[in-house]
Amino acid sequence: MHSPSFYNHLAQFIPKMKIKSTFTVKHGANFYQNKPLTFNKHKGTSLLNSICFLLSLFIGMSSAFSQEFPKLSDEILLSRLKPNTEKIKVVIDTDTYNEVDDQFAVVYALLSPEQMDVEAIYAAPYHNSRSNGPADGMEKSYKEILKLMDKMGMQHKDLVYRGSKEFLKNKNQPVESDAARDLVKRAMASEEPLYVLTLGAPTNVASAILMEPKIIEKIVVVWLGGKSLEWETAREFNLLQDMESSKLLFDSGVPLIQVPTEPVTSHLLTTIPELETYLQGKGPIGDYLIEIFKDYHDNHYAYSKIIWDIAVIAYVIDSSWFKTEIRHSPILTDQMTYSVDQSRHFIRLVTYLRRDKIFGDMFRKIQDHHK
Ligand SMILES: [Ca+2]
Repeated sequence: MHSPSFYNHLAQFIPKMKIKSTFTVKHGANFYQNKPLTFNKHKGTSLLNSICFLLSLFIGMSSAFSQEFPKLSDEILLSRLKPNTEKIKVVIDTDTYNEVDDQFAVVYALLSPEQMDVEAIYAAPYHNSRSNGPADGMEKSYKEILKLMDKMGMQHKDLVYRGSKEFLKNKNQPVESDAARDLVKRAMASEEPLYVLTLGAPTNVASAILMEPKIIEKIVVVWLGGKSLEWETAREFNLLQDMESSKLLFDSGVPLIQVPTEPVTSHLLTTIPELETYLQGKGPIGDYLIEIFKDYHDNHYAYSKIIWDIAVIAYVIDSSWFKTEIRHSPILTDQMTYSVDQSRHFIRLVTYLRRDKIFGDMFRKIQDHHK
């Protein structure tokens, strides 16, 4: 299916002809209303032949410019989307300093060696009040990862990589970075599926896929991004910062487990009294997590904060804490809504989580690390 701009583009090349095309996306209604082209003049057969020729020419040209991705069979795709039951290899892609939830997630992953080998951590770009742009956000995230590992007494040599300094500008043009290059190299060398735990705007991951589309056969992306598919909008921080990369996750056919914010990870609330009960005095990392949580908000009276990103880590630790569904990958529109095409490939969508199991496991691991 081509965009309205494609038809407008086509119209320039068909002289003296009026093309009327209606193509609208209804907010919240989850469908395309796509009427066929209506030709008002010159109805002769020879002209129709010319139109067919031009159409085929343009369709051919447009596909020549678009990226070709390997297509997994339904059988292989569904097997990749099955919840993992064994220990897995992971990389973590994190906009660590954008607020205070990535820090909990990185710590939680590093303290779960029985469930995952963390092979690399990538700093992801972000732009909000805690950075002056994506490059600054990435650099602050990089430094935050090192800080966390220092506080945990862990070596970070050859483990942490700088990521993209900008978001994807063009759906066919990857952003060069150490992180994207490492992901390509690591995925291609991996005998088993490499889980890419993606906790921010997915620029590094999308860039790696564009650099080497064959990694689609090697990775499983678990992404904290977007709202759930029935929500009235897809609008969410990770998704909206880099729409081209977000679309690529849904369109490329890469095995994708989507962990949406509302109404799923929005249940991962905690408070200062709870954190103080379980983490106060539990080593430099326990104290640091409380410190950044306190600094994040001025008035903590009856205040709770969502620690979004730990959902992705918890999912690969124990999927029995979650409910999920296999769905057709949605079409993410420029209006940040999801449209439905039942012929699209499958993704797994997380629909529910057990908040207490997740916080309980994370608190215990931080306490055990201090002993
Ligand atoms: Ca994040």
